[in-house]
Amino acid sequence: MTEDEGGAVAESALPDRDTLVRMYEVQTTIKQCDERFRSMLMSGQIALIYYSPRGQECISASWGVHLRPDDYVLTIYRGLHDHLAKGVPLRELWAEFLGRATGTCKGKGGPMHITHPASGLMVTTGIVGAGIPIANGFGLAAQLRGSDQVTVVNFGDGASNIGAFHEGLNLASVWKLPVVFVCQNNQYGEHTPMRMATSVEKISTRGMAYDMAAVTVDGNDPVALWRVMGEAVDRARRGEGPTLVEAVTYRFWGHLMGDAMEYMPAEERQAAMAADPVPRYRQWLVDHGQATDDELSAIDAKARDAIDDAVQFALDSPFPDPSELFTDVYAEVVR
Ligand SMILES: Cc1ncc(C[n+]2csc(CCOP(=O)(O)OP(=O)(O)O)c2C)c(N)n1
Ligand SMILES: [Mg+2]
Repeated sequence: MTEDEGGAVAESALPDRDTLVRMYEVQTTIKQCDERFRSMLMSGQIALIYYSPRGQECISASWGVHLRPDDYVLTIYRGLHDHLAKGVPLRELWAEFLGRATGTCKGKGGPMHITHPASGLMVTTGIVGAGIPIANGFGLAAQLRGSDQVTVVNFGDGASNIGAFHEGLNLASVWKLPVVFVCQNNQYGEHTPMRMATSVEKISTRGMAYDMAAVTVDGNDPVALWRVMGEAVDRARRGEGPTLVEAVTYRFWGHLMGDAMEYMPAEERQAAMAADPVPRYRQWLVDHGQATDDELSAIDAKARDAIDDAVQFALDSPFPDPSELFTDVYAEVVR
């Protein structure tokens, strides 16, 4: 069954105030982290490959508040928002992005491979669609253990054209795996507009082929997202199988930093940026009496301070020692 959810910020079935404010806290942390990465890259203070998730903050903030620390999340190279929503600590996250020995993977993974099992952030992959079958593995493991842990796997619109997506959704449906497939449809796969490469208008319709609950939701509407993600996570936790969630959003910046964005119509981009979901949600919280402007400014400032601290921590940290080159790289085989 495919449904449509969302529009403006929805009025019905609201989360409690703490949850609403927590979603904003995650969104502002992601937004500010992204701004810091981009300004440090542009000024030459740091050098790394960076895929901005700006514009997609609400999606991960909304599933983040439904998950427990022992639930699993998988994401892709454009994953900063997902890492932060799952609670990867800022210091270790920044240190890994900058390749330092204090990072989540001791500086050997870098931005494309953030992994932090203590937070449940199990995989960040650079291979399009590759997280989907791996998510099934986490789901199957939880099912076999008889635990009610849920796995959320994030991927893009482009990934829904990859074989692994179709194989993965089929198997998840057959085995009723506790997995939520979150397609973050940001309208582009690298430099190709979605409509030029994808056979369907709504990616959620692909769930029907696998007899899977599927929904398209406005990826800029935090309350609609919260509701849809909650239903999907609860379904998985009850052992009632997987859900495909298509969250329709827009990628504010090019595929990666340095992209000239010539293929993105300027008016289209300007319109999306003018409807920036993060300040829009901030205003909604104030207008609906859920938080005061002062309270939200304090949250913004707290996030900024935590980012300052994390950046300094990362810059002060050493690079991995060359003697560590092969440590933690190969698994030890225990026979
Ligand atoms: C299997 C595979 N094919 C091609 C690539 C090259 N590639 C990297 S990102 C990307 C676009 C993916 O688009 P989408 O899934 O929509 O994710 P987005 O980058 O928009 O978040 C491509 C084709 C890759 N990394 N892996
Ligand atoms: Mg995309």
